[in-house]
Amino acid sequence: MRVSAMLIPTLREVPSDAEVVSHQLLVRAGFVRKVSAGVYTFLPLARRVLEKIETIIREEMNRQGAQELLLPIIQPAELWRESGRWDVYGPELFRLQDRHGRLFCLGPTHEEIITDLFRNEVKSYRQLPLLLYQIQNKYRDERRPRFGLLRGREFIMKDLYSFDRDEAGLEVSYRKMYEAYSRVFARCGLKYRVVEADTGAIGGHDSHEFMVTAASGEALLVYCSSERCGYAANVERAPATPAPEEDTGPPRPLEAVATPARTTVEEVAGYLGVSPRRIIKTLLYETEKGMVAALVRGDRQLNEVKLQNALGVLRLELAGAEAVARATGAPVGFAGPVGLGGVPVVADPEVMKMRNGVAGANRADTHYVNVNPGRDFQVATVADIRVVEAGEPCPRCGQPLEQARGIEVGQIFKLGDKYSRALGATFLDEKGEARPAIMGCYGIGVSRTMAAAVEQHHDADGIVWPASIAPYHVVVVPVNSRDEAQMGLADSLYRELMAAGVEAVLDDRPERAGVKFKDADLIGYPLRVTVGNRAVEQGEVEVRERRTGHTHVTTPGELAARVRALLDAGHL
Ligand code: 9G3
Repeated sequence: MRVSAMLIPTLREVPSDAEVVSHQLLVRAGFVRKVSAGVYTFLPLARRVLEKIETIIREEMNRQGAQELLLPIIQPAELWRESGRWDVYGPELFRLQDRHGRLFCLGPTHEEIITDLFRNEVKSYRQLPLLLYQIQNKYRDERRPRFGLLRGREFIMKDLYSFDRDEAGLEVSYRKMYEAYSRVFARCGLKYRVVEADTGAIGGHDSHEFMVTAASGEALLVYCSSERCGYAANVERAPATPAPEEDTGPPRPLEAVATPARTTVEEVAGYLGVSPRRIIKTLLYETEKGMVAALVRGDRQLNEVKLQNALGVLRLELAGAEAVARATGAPVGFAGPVGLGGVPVVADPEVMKMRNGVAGANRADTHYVNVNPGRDFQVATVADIRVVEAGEPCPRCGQPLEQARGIEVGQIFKLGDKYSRALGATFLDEKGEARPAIMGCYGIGVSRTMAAAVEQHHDADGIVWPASIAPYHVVVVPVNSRDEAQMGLADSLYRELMAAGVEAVLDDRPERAGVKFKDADLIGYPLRVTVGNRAVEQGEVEVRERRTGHTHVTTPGELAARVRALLDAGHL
């Protein structure tokens, strides 16, 4: 294709609303445009990248014996009522009505639809195992769509569902998907880690996440510093080990002290001249079971997924200022477990070990000192509810854990019979007895994988696509488009590349060479072929690698073979 005929609206300026580098670069390089919050148009270059990722996914799913189908985006409320999830997901579910007033949702995922298909169409154990997948838009009305394509309200997902006769069968299907996912992300040219994950609200009992490692990643993960051990988990899952309490002295009498306008852990600790770890941090949450107070040591971070699991609730939301005032009688910043009537307390085990700690007094501008758990307050639940930190012992081998950031691009779950039981998706076993199918579900964020690739592969000049998912392999740039000899040569080289099976574009625009080079770097073609005077006069054509800046000089006659060899070598 000739660049002059392509829709690649590159921008010099960084879009003001783009918070992450993938969003900035995909907009600037002319791949995507925002239509509405969390809703994007994929321009032709992005469409090609998505197509490549999808092709890799299809090949790897099919290799494992999976079959592709296409389920509807519009899903009837009745199926979601049968699974019990119509009321679980509140505003996140995009709901709509037809002209008859019947309720539907836009599919955020497809467990209900696929389980309904199974119950209607599959009868016998002889038809199992079954692996069914689709690649399709998904809809989730996120409270705060952000980070560009990493957290959209409409996004592309590959979702696969496995049906087996028993747990042993599920184990085989799960391993197949683990293998397929590993191959998908490796083939996409991404560095990734597989971590143990929490199954969360979906239910089920085993899960792994595939994380593209990137400093900008939203997900925190830990992994064992011992290569031999290999333990890795996201911080929702990794158990924290309570550290010993540093105060070994006797409990002292509880005392209220003034802490005027000191509301944060840092402010209170600074004002009282103690370390933040002396503070009992109290966070009030609203849940469907009512309000709870969660306690962690002042220098620790509460993990909401762990808290959610400890409480067995589906909804968890930090209480607003009004609710806090109602429950504690004080403004935000002075809540504490002492004398907090009517609100059950859940405490991290580390808090239970604290001696003579500091906590809010449920009174404006006041904290208690010498707070001792058990003596000064009671708790309903003790549970690990904090984020694990680097340096804590590995739960498997005891060696120190390391921390890293990543972008979750895939997740696999063992679901068991949760959905098949709820919807009555059974098959007849050898004895003719009806048994619920044992299910797994497996997702890859396709549009998110594209964004994650940019997060991992970019530099100051723009995107650096791994060759396997680049929109095109090569851009051919005539230095002076008005020079007929240069243009003629560039055009014939472009044709030869295409004939050799190389995906090439010809930048025939009447722009200065600098502008075309800048756009080529921004867009991130793995290779750039420069055709200048030396090419015409001395037969010297330059091939430049986007990633390294390394240049190879070759001749027009050898160009196509040279480019093919560079692409086939697999390091681009
Ligand atoms: C919803 C809404 C949001 C959701 C879900 C349902 C996440 C929901 C979890 C999954 C699990 C797997 C198949 C592919 C692999 C992942 N957010 N999940 O179920 F109604 Cl609004 O989607 N699904």
